[in-house]
Amino acid sequence: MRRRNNAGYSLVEVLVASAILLLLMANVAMVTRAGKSAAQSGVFNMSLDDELNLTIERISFAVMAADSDDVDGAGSAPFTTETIEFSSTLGLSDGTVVRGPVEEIAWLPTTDEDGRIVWREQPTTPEERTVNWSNAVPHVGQNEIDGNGSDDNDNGVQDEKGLGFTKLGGFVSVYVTVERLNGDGKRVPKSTVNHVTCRN
Ligand SMILES: [Ca+2]
Ligand SMILES: [Ca+2]
Repeated sequence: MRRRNNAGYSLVEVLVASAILLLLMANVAMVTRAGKSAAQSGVFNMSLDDELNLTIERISFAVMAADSDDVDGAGSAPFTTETIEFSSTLGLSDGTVVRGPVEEIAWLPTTDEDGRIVWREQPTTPEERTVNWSNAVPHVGQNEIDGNGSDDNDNGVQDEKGLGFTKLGGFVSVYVTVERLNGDGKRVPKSTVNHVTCRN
């Protein structure tokens, strides 16, 4: 009678064990990759949200301090403009409204697809001060098709750019889209609108 050698493993047992080990390793790698991808996607989305929120807040606070009668350049819906000029209302002195220096918020192109939002004080003068408020603003608003005379994204304005202003009475509406390349090299936009009530 043949006796089985318990000290070793048959070739079949080794192959089965190897196959199970490979499957386990593949599963671990897949889960690790999925987790890493989800984490990167989460960080990317948070970063884009921060860019959008910070940009719209800066613009809104600046416009909020302006005298509505002194806001120049904003469009009348459904038409928008990419630049406004205004002066902040600083208060009253002997019954007269005291205004700060002229300020401008504008979108400027940087490449064929991208642009930036700048705030300028006393533009085109020797005292001009310029601050970049976002470097991630595309030429066209999210889901909007430029130049076709239609409101493609159904937000109440047509052919708006990455930055758009409209004005109605004491309200200025600010439309902002920011856009960045994700880890797959795909352009991802996010947009918002804020209806700002001017100080006066
Ligand atoms: Ca639109
Ligand atoms: Ca359009």
